[in-house]
Parts: sequence; structure tokens; C-alpha cells
Amino acid sequence: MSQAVDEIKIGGVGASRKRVEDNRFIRGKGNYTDDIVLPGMLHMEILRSPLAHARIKSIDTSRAWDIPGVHLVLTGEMMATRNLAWMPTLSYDTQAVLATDKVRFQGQEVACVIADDPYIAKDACEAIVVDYEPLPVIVNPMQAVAEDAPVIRDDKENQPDNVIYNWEVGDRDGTDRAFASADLVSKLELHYPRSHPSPIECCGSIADFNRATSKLTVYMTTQAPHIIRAAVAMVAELPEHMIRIVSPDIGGGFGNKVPVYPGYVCSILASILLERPVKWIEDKSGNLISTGFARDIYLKGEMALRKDGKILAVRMHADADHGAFFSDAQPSKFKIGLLHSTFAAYDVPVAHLTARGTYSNKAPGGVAYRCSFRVTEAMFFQERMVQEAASDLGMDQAQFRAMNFVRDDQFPHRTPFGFLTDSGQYGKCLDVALKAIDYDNFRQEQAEARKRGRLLGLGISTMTEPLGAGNSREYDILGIKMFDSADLKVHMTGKAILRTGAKTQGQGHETTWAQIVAHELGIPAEDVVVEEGDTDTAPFGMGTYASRSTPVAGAAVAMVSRKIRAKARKLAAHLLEVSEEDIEWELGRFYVRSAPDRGVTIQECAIAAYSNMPDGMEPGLENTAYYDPPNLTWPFAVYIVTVEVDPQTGVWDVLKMVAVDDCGVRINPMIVEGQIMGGLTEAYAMSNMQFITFDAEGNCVGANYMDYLLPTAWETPGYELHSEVVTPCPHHPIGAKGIGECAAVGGPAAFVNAVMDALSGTGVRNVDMPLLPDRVWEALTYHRDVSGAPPVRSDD
Ligand code: MCN
Ligand code: CUM
Repeated sequence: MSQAVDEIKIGGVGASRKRVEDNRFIRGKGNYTDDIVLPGMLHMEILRSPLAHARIKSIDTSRAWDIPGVHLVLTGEMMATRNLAWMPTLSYDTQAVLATDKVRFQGQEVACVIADDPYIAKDACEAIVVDYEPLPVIVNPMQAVAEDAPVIRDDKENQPDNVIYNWEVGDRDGTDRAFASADLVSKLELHYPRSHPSPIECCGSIADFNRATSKLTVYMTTQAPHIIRAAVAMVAELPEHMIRIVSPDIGGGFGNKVPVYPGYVCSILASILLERPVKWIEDKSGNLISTGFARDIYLKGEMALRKDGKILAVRMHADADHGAFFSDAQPSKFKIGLLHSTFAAYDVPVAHLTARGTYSNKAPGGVAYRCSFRVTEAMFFQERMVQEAASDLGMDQAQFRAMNFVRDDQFPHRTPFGFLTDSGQYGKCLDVALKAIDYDNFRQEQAEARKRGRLLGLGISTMTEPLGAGNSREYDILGIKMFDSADLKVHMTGKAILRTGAKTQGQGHETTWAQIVAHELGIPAEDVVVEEGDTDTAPFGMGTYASRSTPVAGAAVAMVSRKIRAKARKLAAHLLEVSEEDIEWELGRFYVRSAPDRGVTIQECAIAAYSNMPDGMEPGLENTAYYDPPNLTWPFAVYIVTVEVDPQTGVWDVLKMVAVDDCGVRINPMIVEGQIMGGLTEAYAMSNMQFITFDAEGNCVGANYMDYLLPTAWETPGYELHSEVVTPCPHHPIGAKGIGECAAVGGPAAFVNAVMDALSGTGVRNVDMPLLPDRVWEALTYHRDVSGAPPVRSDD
């Protein structure tokens, strides 16, 4: 009889284990960057530009220096003497740390003050006098390429205009040929507006340079500590082994904490100059106006269709507004991220995408927000196009999708843009969702309601997205290959510590990684402590974004556990006095094949590793694994939402939402559901209420949380989640795919499609997000599309 431990009881894979990190979070005992207080610590505040585009004629800091308690006033000119006025970005551009010649967006960092406390520093910032000469402003790509457009990046050589790149992918000729043979061409144009990750905790850093040891320690809000260490080594020209980056608890990242911000660099230089710890904690509006925005992309697409509904080809063009600096954090080889991951769920024979990136007088944008590098835009546009195409064909929304899906027997499937999707059961997921929403009945109800003047709508979004960069062959950031790592030390008593190169920001790694160890070794999850974020102790890794932790670092956790198991097997053979070949494994225990009662537990092997190892064996039970995934993981999701639109006001309410997510094997089903609910809520917020844009002068409109709304439990609709479809990832050691972003990526199209469906028959093809009541009302009343592209009037 098996004596294996019960995997669910020990908190292994499949257990909805409560999040261990919440023990400290719900007690208010988290340790966030701002909680850290060092002896002799000073405080830094940043002076930001009120104008979007202006020449700096002079900066007078004398009054700021005179304020008691001020230790240092940094300007771009001073930074320049150390070659730090500009820094390289993660996309091979340069970005001003503190402005020298010009300011190029509202909120740009102009100077900073380091003082005894943050209030003195803030007052001193206000005492700095900057003489600006305003310049013409650009707030969208059309203005950026206009004939008389001012050149924003005149600091750069070989930059005669505002175009950053022109990029293309796919088969242009093949696509043209397919379009020539189409029965019908369906077209759509839209703007995916800027949106902001808005973590509850803003960005911040505490730099602590110790002259005596030459060591620089930086506590900071970063999702990718090792990349920051490399960046600091390059930018500040400090030796890498003398830099320690510590990312303590993070109060939400959502992509906002991937880029390198000027505040980090300034606090580091200030600490080096003053030889004291310097803390910088960004304020809320600073975070909203100056840190990584997402999206802001103009999309045009055409779909070639056969009468019977078959998609023959897709053609797309994207204009991306990157703001004043091209500082996206994304795999370097792709200029516009993974936008070309679009149409991976559909069997589209051929496609072509062109993309152009331009500068504007806006904060550097285009970073990912809960999105693997533009897949949010890709899937949103795909699902909006699919809805319009089905309407143009007069076909049923669900049926059109189902007939074009990649079939279960077509995997691995090569997408029209060259990705290889791994596995899935798309039709089955859709069926589950249609049943859950009671599709046929709803369509009837909708028709009945129409007769009585009530506007009901149903929106479907179905998508697969690439999660988990690398593999290292194709994915790198500034030449650093994308892989990840795990380091496992099993102590003598069978307890363990696990460290990875990822960095949790709320996703629950401290809980789930221990579950993978439990699954592989039978060590109870509660006996494994997980630590991330300290570059002095964690193995080198590329950090957490693009839902890469489970696909890459999580895989490394499984692999390092297997290395430990392999050594434990040798110890077991020694303890049981048989040869290794005669040993069998069941969870938590090795036993003799011919005598299953004779066995040793993994804990007994652990103590033997320190007290009774065979001759010649290296003592200890520790190992490290680096994992370079063979492919991305491709989870699949179906989101269906029903809404009612009030024709008098344009207000729309969600009636019901169902979500069917197939992310392969779920390590912790409860955490997965939490990730999906969080993502759907963000999707709802983006599509319904989050409005941040720019007026013609480049003023950021919606730069506060009275205007840029975060949904509370009150506004947030309920969700019905389904987990019955599980297609294990064929190349992941435990069959898991990423899930962290799926709902935020696929969700927005479901909401927008639902409202557009309610408006069907009015001739309206598109209303840009957010679907604010006035926009929906305008579309309904005047039967016209409503664009959300900036500039808006300042009084909007
Ligand atoms: N998980 C699981 N089974 C799976 C897949 C994942 O149990 N098959 C678990 C993981 O073990 C992990 C969590 O779900 O605890 C998310 O895993 P994964 O999909 O690998 O995503 P990451 O951990 O890499 O998280 C990144 C992703 C991104 S890119 C953004 S942005 C985002 C998101 O996670 N930011 C978040 N979710 C967030 N959730 C919170 N609370 N805070 C953020 O900042
Ligand atoms: Cu892309 S937002 Mo997340 O990938 O950190």
C-alpha cells in the first residue's frame, strides 16, 4: 500500500492554500519601501515641469539652498558634470534624468531637493525659480508627423523628425493576394487610450551609499531587481558586486514598477554625494503624471473574409505614441512589443502588420500595464475586429469565433505572425461560457427588450496570449537573455528556503512556490519559506512581469526540486542499503521496489545529507536551477458579459459576467481566481471609467484620483468563474501556464463589445474607451462613432 503523503493536505499543487504573505499584510505588518527607516536618512522631493514643452532659460536654486534643513539641490546641470543628466532606456533610447535644455512633458523631473524631512524638501522645491520659454506641443501621432511639427528630440543626433521606428512583420504580398480574393473586407479603426497601472503604493527608493565599504544598497519598488542592478552598474559606473538592490514588499506593481525612473537615479547620486541614506517616495499625482503609462495606440485593421465566415487574412497598422522618451521595458528585438501575437487563437492563414512609433510631449508611455508587452492592445483590437466582422457578415458572434478557432488537433500551431502556440481547447471553453451565460435565451430576451425600447447587449472576448518570456533564443532585454532561476536549500530537519529571480508584488509567490516544492518533494508547503527581491541572496533572474513567473521561475522551482530529489535518491539508496536502481519514489518518500514497506522520507534524506552521507558524496542538500523555457505559454480565456444601456443617459450596467480561463494546471486555484477577478476589475475600470488624457497644451487631464477612477467594491460587478477546462502546458514541468494578466488583457473587449452590441442597428461602429456615459449617449443620439483621441478641450 502506498505511504505517499497526501498532496492537498501538505499544500501541494491544486490546494487552495491561504496566502502566507497575508499573515503580515492584514496585520499591517508589511515591510514596504516607505516603512524602511535608516539612521541619518534624508528625504528627497522632485520639482516637476508645469509645461509640456518648453526651453529652460534658467534655473535659480539659490533660495532653495538657503532654506534651513536643505542638504542638496540637484539640477540637470549638476547631473551633467557626472554624465548623469541622461540615462539609457530599456529600448535603446535615452531619457533625461533631470532636464537640462528643455522640458518635454508635463511633470518631467527638473530638479530635486534633499533635506532633513520631505516637507522641507517640498517647500524648497517650490523656492526654485525656473524660467521657461513655451514651445508648440504635440499630443498625438498625427501631430507628431505633421509637416511643421517641432522636433521634440532635438537633443539626439540623427533624429530629424519625431518618428522613433517603422516596423513590420508578417507576409505583405501573401496578405495582399488573400485580400484580392476576399468576398468581403471588414474594417475597424480605434484608439486604445492611455491607461495607468495606479498601484496603491507609489514608486520610491532609499539609496544608501557607504563610503567605508564602497557598497551601494538601494531599497526600492522594483519588479526586476537584477535588471536594476545591471542598469545601476552601467549608468552610475559602479562595480556590480558593490551594488545590492533590495525590493521589499511591493504594494502592487502592475507593470508600473518595471521601468527605471529618474527619481531612483537622483536618490542614488544624492546618497553618493552626501554619504547618507536618501529616501524618495513619489506622491500620488507624481506617479499618475510621470511614470509609465500604458497603451495610447491608434489601430487600423482590415479583415479579408469569405462569404461563409472563414477569415482569409488580416492587415493591421498601429501608430504608437511613446511620449517624450522611448523607454518601454520589452524584449529588445520587438519595437512594438508582442502586438503581433494577435489572431493566435484563430486559424488565420496570412497576416501583415505595420507599426510606427512617434514621440510626443507626454510622459514616456507604452509600458505594459498588466500586459505582456502590448498583448492587451493586440487582443482588444482582435476581439473588436472579430465582433465587427461577424456583424458585417450577418453571422452569429459565437459561431463566427468557433468556426475560425484553431482546433484542438492543430497544436502546436504556427500563428500568422510566426509564434508557436502550445495547446488549448478553445471550442470547449467557448461552449462552457455560452452555457453559463445562457446564450440563446439572452439573445431572445434581448430582442424582446428591444421592442420595448430597452437596450441589452452581449459581448464576447476570446483570446490566447503569450505569457512567460523568454526563451533566450528570441527574448532579451538590452542583450540580457530572458530566463529565470530558483535556489533551494533544504536544511537538516527537512525545512527549506527557496529563492527565485522573480519578484512578487501581490501575486502570492510566497505561497505558490512552496506548493511547487511540496508537489515535487513532498515537503509540506508550510515548511518552505520563500524569499525574493534581494540581489545579494536571490539567484539572477529577470523579474516579474509578462506573467512570466509561473512559466519561467515557477518552472525553475520544479527543476531545482527535481535536482534535490535526484540527490535525495542517492541518500535514500545509501540509507536503505540498496542500489539506486532499486529505489522508487512516491510523494515524500523513497522505498525499495521489492519491499515497499522499507522506505525513507524526504526529511530522513535531508538529515542524512548533513550527518550520514555515503563516502565521496558532497554534503548538504542545496541546488540552483536556471530555466530557459522552450516556448511561451499560451493560456486561453473566454469572457462574456451582458449589459443594459440606458438610452436617456448613456450609463451602462453589467448584468452578468462569466469567465472561463484555461491556464493549464492551477497551482493554487484560489490565487488563480483572485488574479482573474483582479484583472476583470481592471478591465472593467478601463472600459468604463478610467479617463486620463491630454489637452492641446499637453496638460494631463485626469491626473488625480477624483477624475481617474479606481473601482471600489461598490462599482465592481460580480463575476462567475469557471475552471473546468484544463489543458496542461506541454512544455512546462508541471503543466502550468501564466494567468496574471489574462483577464486584464481579454476583459476590456468583452465590456466594449457588449455595449456596442446594445447599440447595434444604430450604425455606430466604435466608441473609444472609456465608454463614459456622455460618449455612449452621443453615439446613441447622433448615430456616430465617438473618438477618444487627444487633444481634448481643457474643460472636458
Ligand atoms: N498561478 C497558479 N497557477 C497557474 C498560474 C499562476 O497558481 N497555472 C499563480 C502563481 O503561482 C502566482 C499567481 O498565480 O502566485 C500569478 O502567476 P503568473 O501568472 O505566473 O504571474 P506573475 O506571478 O508573473 O505575476 C505577474 C502578473 C503581472 S505581469 C501583472 S502586471 C500583475 C499580475 O501579475 N500585477 C499584479 N497580477 C497582480 N496581482 C497583484 N495582486 N498585484 C500586482 O501588482
Ligand atoms: Cu506587463 S504589466 Mo506586468 O507585465 O508587470
